[in-house]
Amino acid sequence: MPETRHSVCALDCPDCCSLLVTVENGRGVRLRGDPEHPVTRGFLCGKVAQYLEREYSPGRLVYPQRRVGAKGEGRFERISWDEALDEIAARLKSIAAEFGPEAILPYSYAGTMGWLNGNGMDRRFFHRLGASRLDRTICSTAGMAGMMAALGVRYGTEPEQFRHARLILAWGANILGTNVHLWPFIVEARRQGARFYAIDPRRNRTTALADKHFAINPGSDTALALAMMHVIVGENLHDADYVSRYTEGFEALRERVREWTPQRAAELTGLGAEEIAALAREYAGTRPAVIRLNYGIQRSERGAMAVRTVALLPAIVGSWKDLGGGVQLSTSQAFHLNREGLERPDLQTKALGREARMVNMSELGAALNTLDGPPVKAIVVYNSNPAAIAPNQNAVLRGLRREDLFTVVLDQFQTDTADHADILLPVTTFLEHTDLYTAYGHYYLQLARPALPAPGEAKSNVEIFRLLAARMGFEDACLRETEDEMIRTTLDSAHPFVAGITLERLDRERSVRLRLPDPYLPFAAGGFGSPDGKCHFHAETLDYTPPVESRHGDRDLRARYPLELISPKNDDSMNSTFGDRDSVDLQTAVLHLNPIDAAARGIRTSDQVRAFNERGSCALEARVDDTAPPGVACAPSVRWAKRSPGKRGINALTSERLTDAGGGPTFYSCLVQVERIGD
Ligand SMILES: Nc1nc2c(c(=O)[nH]1)N[C@H]1C(S)=C(S)[C@@H](COP(=O)(O)OP(=O)(O)OC[C@H]3O[C@@H](n4cnc5c(=O)[nH]c(N)nc54)[C@H](O)[C@@H]3O)O[C@H]1N2
Ligand SMILES: Nc1nc2c(c(=O)[nH]1)N[C@H]1C(S)=C(S)[C@@H](COP(=O)(O)OP(=O)(O)OC[C@H]3O[C@@H](n4cnc5c(=O)[nH]c(N)nc54)[C@H](O)[C@@H]3O)O[C@H]1N2
Ligand code: SF4
Ligand SMILES: [Mo]
Repeated sequence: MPETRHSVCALDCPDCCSLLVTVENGRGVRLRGDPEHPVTRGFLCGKVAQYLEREYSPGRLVYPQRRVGAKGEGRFERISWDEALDEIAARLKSIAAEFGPEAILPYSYAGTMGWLNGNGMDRRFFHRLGASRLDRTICSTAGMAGMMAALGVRYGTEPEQFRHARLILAWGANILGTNVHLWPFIVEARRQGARFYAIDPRRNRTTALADKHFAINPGSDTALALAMMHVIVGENLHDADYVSRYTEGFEALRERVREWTPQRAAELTGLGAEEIAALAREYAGTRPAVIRLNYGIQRSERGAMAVRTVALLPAIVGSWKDLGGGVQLSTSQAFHLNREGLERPDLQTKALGREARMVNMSELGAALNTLDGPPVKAIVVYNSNPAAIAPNQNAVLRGLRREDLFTVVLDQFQTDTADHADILLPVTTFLEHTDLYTAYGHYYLQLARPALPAPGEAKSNVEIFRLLAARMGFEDACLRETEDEMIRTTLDSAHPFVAGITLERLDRERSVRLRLPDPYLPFAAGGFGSPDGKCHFHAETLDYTPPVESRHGDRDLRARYPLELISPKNDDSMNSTFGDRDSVDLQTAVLHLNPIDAAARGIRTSDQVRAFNERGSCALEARVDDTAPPGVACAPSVRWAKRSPGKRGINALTSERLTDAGGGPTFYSCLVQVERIGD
């Protein structure tokens, strides 16, 4: 008899879908969305609709292996778990003894969003060891810094409320590609007459369905937002009542934005001055108006300022008061769980007598090649594929190929990074282990139990780090805890948003809304994160400078590398996850060029081209179309380097330069030249 089991999608996606798996004779035969979930409502994105194919792929890693070929070559021999764990423990101990434990670096991101397998037993293990800490900046820290500077907390509009909006701005947010469960709420709003606009340099699934598409120059959003403020404040379209009650520094803001005329912004953004003024008037004059800001705008050099400036707009027009107003970047901070109890940072004191040093994951190339005091001698990679996704790929690969670096990789598939492992360990998928899930696109906490058996000898991250802790001789009780004990600890929080949500309740209901007012209007009456609860404009620090690597940036660089490359998310994959699929490989092998830029280089669709700059070169297939405006090149990402002709992916071009705040990467501030291969 088929049986239906519940699960949760663990991929790094704001939606965090609730799933139903049909199981027959121990095998998953059908995967679908759980229709009961109030936000994700029973449908799946295209990539996860096919997840069972990944689950049962012949490419799954199913036993531990030891490298026999050269680093990067990908040749391995099968070993037992005992051999693998003994060898890892022995190498980590000897490196710690010789160089100090900070010579060991964990490297992980959000391959799974589960708390236990993402920041649970792994954190406890590395803290107890005294390993270097990883600053997990690769995705969103610039945006977080921008939100904190604007609002003092990082809450946002509930997705369910988008149905009430009359004007919706998708600002650097490819909703249909990366956050598809918000879309039905937008469709509902549009049926009631709402207008939907997209602000994005390129044409994508979302801009194609928008009432207006503002094809802004990459990295120039701050200029647009400042000019909108100029018009709104200059024409007295702001919400004077909201501003006087709940904000601070409005007069200084008025002064500051005086110089930000739409004309000035037009030159920087590539939009028309009248178009900017009209957008500002419409935004201020429509109630409710909501902004879906996603992370696209903060992967540029001044990404934190961009997010901060846009996030101030709702306080100026008072849209936080309205059901269906405000802005959403992320909802994740509202899950006030007991992170310290789960991660146990206090264990570092035991190992080192102090906190361990921090290494920024967006500077992995530099960390592996030039860091000293001590140098990185071992790296343990899980939930991530840095050989493909980290910037400055040539430096990263050079580092991963160091003969004296001991590398352990935990993954489900033989990724680019796995090819560089000394020891490669097979791990479970989210369908196979227990975990607790917060979301960054809604306010529901979820629990998943194993729905399917693990194949071969695969184990979860939690289990692997528990076993490694025992091998290292660590006796702390927390390193032996079960999944349920870890969840109970994590739920042990007095914060009113989560107080009283128990493991038993999660086991019963699977998905539980945080204890927020319903509907939740976080800043309807102030309530910002500042000591006085007001939104502080701090206008004196609002400013815009174009990225060094942009059309208005460094002139010499621009003369050599005249195209602004963006490498946004591919609709049918998830960063480099699914990079083993041929269909995904085809989608991420292309470079979209505007007909004007292509003609200037004698390039036609299907030509093999080389995109290059001082950092490296990447071979791609040209698509000459209207995806990118003149001066912009666009490569849907992220392809596995080993599947590319020159064994280099798009990140051979991107730099390790960091954002203005938050220490984030600047993937979308990247100048390149493009030429036809064979010319
Ligand atoms: N299908 C799919 N879904 C995903 C992912 C995936 O790889 N594929 N990845 C997941 C992850 S890790 C994340 S962080 C989220 C990210 O989700 P998003 O932030 O929505 O994704 P991005 O593609 O980074 O950027 C969104 C849009 O911003 C545009 N953009 C680029 N530069 C600028 C700019 O300077 N200004 C403006 N206004 N727009 C700009 C891009 O062209 C893109 O269309 O998506 C998650 N969901
Ligand atoms: N050029 C360019 N580069 C980018 C981006 C871009 O837009 N353009 N986006 C950036 C962003 S926003 C992000 S978030 C990063 C994402 O980069 P990563 O965090 O590296 O994400 P993925 O590429 O999806 O790789 C996740 C890996 O984790 C593995 N995995 C999944 N579940 C588990 C598990 O339970 N245990 C273990 N051990 N492994 C597991 C998967 O098989 C996969 O190989 O990429 C960044 N890189
Ligand atoms: S990737 Fe996102 S949209 Fe797709 S199933 Fe997972 S959570 Fe849902
Ligand atoms: Mo991300």
